[in-house]
Amino acid sequence: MTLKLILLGPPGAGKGTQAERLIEAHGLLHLSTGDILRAAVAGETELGWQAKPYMDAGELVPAELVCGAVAERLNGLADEQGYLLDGFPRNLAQAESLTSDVGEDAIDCVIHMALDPEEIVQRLLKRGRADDTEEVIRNRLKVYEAETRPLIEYYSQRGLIRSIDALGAIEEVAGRIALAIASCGQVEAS
Ligand code: B4P
Repeated sequence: MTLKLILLGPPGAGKGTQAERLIEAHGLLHLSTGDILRAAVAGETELGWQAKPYMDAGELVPAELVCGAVAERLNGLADEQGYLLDGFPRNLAQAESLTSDVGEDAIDCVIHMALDPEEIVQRLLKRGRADDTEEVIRNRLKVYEAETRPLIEYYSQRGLIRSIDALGAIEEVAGRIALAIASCGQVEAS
């Protein structure tokens, strides 16, 4: 059975960390908009040049840049291939664009990874990526609250949200996610 999954959560909740395990366990295509954008910046492509100032400031990259890159990859997939969207959609405009580009059945299950803001700041300062300075992290948290949090209600109205506590060892969080996915009715609990 194919699985079409979103990992939704504040910056540093561990979306990328958990995504690596999930794609292996379920044979999914992994689509991380953060990774796509960072690769574009590193490759000095047109997308990279346009995205960089937003990423450096902890702002969302404009939807028209991100959505095109996602639709291009999803539309090329065979029907039976499942996927995991990691860090996309990030606001209502991106969610609407996903539905209009891919269809009403674009998503089966949305895992909301909840984490306390102070824990996030500590985790990301330790990670130390170029956009992991305290000022930029705090701005990303503000942007998350204003732009991304409304997606919880959006997907909850569609019966797709499962919230899990993202605090704890990576294995423990992975176990909670496995149960949450099983409760979406797509795969057996493992
Ligand atoms: P992303 O690449 O999505 O990065 P993130 O949200 O910061 O990290 P993530 O949640 O994946 O955390 P990770 O596993 O690394 O976004 C970066 C930027 O790209 C955005 O600010 C924005 O500018 C742009 N962007 C991306 N998508 C966009 C979109 N759709 N639209 C517009 N702009 C977009 O974990 C973080 C750290 O915690 C790691 O060091 C990890 O080792 C550690 N960790 C993980 N799990 C842990 C656990 N259980 N306990 C302790 N530490 C843990």
